[in-house]
Amino acid sequence: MRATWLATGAMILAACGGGEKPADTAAAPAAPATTAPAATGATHTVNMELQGSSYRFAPAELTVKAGDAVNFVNASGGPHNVQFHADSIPAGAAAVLDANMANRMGPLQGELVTVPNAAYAISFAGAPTGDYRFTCLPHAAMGMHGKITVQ
Ligand SMILES: [Cu+2]
Repeated sequence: MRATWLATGAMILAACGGGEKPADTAAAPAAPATTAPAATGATHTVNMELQGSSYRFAPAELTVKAGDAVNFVNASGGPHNVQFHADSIPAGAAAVLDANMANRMGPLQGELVTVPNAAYAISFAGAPTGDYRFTCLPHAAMGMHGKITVQ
């Protein structure tokens, strides 16, 4: 009888000890939401440019994988920037982008790239899959829009 009680007690202790480990590992994935994870995949280039009288992202549409990074290059006609539309990105993407975008001017709003051929890099590490629509604030009225699809 006593031996059974001890054995049961040991099992409970073992169960409790085992239960702590999943809790620790479950907490770990929350970290990338506040600290920008490094891009681990390919790096793509999107030129921000003035061609003739039209401002554009080239390519205007691009498909990447979560973990890839995109360099937005001020190829001509700058300054340019990247402004994601809060209502046209996947659920949960805003926090990831805000953490991954350096020197933001505001929510989902990349800094102005004023230096010719300078690039603004955005990591899509931890980014939910789906379509991300964005515009260039200085040239939004001129139709400078783009879309990145994260697979
Ligand atoms: Cu622009």
